[in-house]
Amino acid sequence: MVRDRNAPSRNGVVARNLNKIRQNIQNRVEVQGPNNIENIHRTIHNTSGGNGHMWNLRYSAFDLIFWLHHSNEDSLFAVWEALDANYSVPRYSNTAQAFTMSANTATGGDTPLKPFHKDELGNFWTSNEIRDTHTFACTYPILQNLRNTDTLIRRVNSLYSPRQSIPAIRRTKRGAVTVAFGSGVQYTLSVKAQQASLKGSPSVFVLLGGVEETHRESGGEDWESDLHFVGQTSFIQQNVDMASSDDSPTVHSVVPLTAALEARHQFGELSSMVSASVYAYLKENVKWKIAKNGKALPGEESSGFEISVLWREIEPAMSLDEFPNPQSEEQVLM
Ligand SMILES: [Cu+2]
Repeated sequence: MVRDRNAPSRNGVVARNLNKIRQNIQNRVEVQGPNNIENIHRTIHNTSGGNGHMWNLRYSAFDLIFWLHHSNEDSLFAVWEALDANYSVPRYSNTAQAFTMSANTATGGDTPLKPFHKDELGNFWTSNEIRDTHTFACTYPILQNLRNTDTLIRRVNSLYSPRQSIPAIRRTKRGAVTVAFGSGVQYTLSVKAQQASLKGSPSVFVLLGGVEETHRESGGEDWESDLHFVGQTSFIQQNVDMASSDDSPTVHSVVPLTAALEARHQFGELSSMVSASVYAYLKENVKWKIAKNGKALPGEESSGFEISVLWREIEPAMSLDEFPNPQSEEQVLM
């Protein structure tokens, strides 16, 4: 990172890059499996960060966009909790020293959330106590005046579902294309990395089809602008020193591929959505680039990433009151 007191805010670049990943982020609404809110959190950090400081956790909270981003994460979390009445905070043992907790502390729903005091007696809030935001006398418009859970799914789909925006976005020279999400198979690119092996905050950019000539020549510093760009997912280096790389957690991210594949199927580039055809197509056409601060990572630094394509059968959502329903376990396609 270069310190520059006069560094200007690059709103145009940030807005453009966020716009490029918007559709793929929306597609995550329909992906079950290793998809999670933290995935979206990291991807927004790195995309709005660019070469600035949102990608760096030591500095990101000094940027005002951090607070917009995290307020939005809070609202996504509240919606997710409301959608899953049976959710409980899992037991977890942190492998590294954190600000308020020593290494290897077992945590769970009743762990005090230091430094957030509940009273003047020295007690702290716990995750189980603050499950409902009404505890703090606040809520979000999307959760207000709900009659039942179905209404919340409808609201989530109306706000975020890719099926709301794809017909509008995918208007090309070849005419308007609507993607119905009706293929009954879901494809995701899965990326795993060891937390301790991350140097900096890399992002994985996924492309379907040939890499545009200009970007190949320039070393690929602007993957979001490639014609074949599908989506990206990001990793963030933590501010803690891992004791050893062996017991550091594995971080898992996904990039949804279904919508991009369905679009190629509609254009005739992909013969069908069944796994054998998709395997043959991806073998020739899927590419990924791992980059950090706008520069492609050298081979040795990108070797710690485990990338695969997963698929599963799903029952597509037939109305806004539904999410897709998984019909099989996830399987590795490649
Ligand atoms: Cu953050």
